[in-house]
Amino acid sequence: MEATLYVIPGSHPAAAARRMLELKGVPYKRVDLMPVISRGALRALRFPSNTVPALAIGGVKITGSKAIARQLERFRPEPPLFPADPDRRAAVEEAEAWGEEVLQPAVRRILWNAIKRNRAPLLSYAEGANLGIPTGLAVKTAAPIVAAATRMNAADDESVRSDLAELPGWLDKIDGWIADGVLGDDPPNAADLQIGSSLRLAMTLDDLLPVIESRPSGALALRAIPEFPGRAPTVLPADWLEPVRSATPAASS
Ligand SMILES: N[C@@H](CCC(=O)N[C@@H](CS)C(=O)NCC(=O)O)C(=O)O
Repeated sequence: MEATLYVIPGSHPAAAARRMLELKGVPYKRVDLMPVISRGALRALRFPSNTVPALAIGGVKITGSKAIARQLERFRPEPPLFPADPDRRAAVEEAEAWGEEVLQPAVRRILWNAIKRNRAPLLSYAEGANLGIPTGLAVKTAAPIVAAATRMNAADDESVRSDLAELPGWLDKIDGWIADGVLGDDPPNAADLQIGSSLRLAMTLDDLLPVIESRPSGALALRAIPEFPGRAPTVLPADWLEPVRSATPAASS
């Protein structure tokens, strides 16, 4: 089975798709694209939409982490990404949908807002990527791309401040799913990968690492997605981080 996965370095849903392919034992070719420019490339390649992850497999073109999970499950059922029991499957699908609709875009907004403040860490997210030009050069010329991605993803200050205020409650929700056995399957289920990949991206930010790593959520993320590139030193305004700081166990004790 020929498979090609189109990704953007550091993209969290793309990391989830890579892990799905690995877990299913499907060999694939990875094509790295620059953010924003990726949109035109994927359109030209006639994918159904213009975001990554995008997977070409067995003559089919699929866009989106959720659609890719279902297509891979059809092509190669073992190991399963979804539980066989219908009630458990419904719970996993609910957590996966929340991960895709709520957590994934919020972490994307936080990341772009942080990168807008300090572009230097971009290079660390491109570790292991092949963008067709030297990554150092790609990063040096990335200012217009960062500006466009910040705008296109609505990573404005007001939204990101509100995302940070919500984050402790979201982590409680994820910890609750882990306690209830919806998340935390071995091997990971589709919701573990969807939510784990967003948490992994959030954990690349030194501003957020302490509040996540000490929780069941943090351990889940590391198990689900063991490898994730990138590291950004603290950069977000201290008053925005107050809700996060108060929810960090070491800080609040
Ligand atoms: N919810 C979709 C969204 C994917 C998405 O928005 N991906 C981002 C990268 S994380 C993207 O392709 N952005 C295009 C760009 O930055 O220009 C999924 O789970 O696949």
